[in-house]
Amino acid sequence: PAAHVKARCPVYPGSDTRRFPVPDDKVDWDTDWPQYSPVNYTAPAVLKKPVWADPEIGGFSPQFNSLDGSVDRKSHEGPYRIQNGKPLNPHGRTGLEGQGLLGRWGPNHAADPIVTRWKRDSAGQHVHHTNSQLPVLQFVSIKRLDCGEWAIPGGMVDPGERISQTLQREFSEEALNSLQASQSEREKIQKRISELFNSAGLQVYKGYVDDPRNTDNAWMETVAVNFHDESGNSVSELPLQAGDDAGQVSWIDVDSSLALYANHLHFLETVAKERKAHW
Ligand code: RP5
Ligand code: MG
Ligand code: MG
Repeated sequence: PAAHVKARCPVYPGSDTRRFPVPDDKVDWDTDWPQYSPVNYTAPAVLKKPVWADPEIGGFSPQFNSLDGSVDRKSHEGPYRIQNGKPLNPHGRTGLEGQGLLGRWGPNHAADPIVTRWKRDSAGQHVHHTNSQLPVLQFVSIKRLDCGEWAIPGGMVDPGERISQTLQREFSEEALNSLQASQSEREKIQKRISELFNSAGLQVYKGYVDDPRNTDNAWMETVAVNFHDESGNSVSELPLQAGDDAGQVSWIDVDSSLALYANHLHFLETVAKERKAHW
């Protein structure tokens, strides 16, 4: 697998904890490295034992690599290794062990809805990029409250939840602020977006996420699905409003020079190429 980069960021998010520096050639677990001594860190919020988090390994020994009750502990990347009762990150060393900010030991499953439309001028015509001559796509992006980076409005799959449900729910919460809406407003939102979200969608990625919260024993995985509003009169007409873990929300032009959270840019590259859009 490709060497993760954000999962080796020097300072662990939301803390002052510094990762043990892991050079590129020492990422692979199969590379012998006796000097490796990762720092152990589990965030206070996780140690408080909220419903979404696993307790410490020891008294607790979950069913790894399988569906454990309603918690899916299977990886999209195939079986992962267990060492001293703890799962090993399938993309290698991160310089930090423990759960960090993540609730689950092993894979933490998320879903990323990539909602797109064509960029149009005031006359309603598609806008083509001056360099590539290709039509420009726009996607709904949120500015994450935790780190201030722009990202796809994705979120965690709740235990037992279907991914199609997570995609629609997270988009509603983060980009349409459905959590703050009244029951009737929520139903209206639901109705307006269900047509787009009930369409097949284009799965552009399924697997490990190079997320800065990853550790040697806990990591993010996602399924990223593109829902494209071709005519520009479905979701494109909805007023965007940031909610939950999003501080801002906006339609952003899809372009290879964007700086986005984790490896989200890679998902957008696939969308742009599949749709023959500017990149
Ligand atoms: C990323 O974190 C995923 O790709 C997804 O966008 C997001 C899910 O975590 P939260 O937004 O719930 O923090 O790894
Ligand atoms: Mg969310
Ligand atoms: Mg989120």
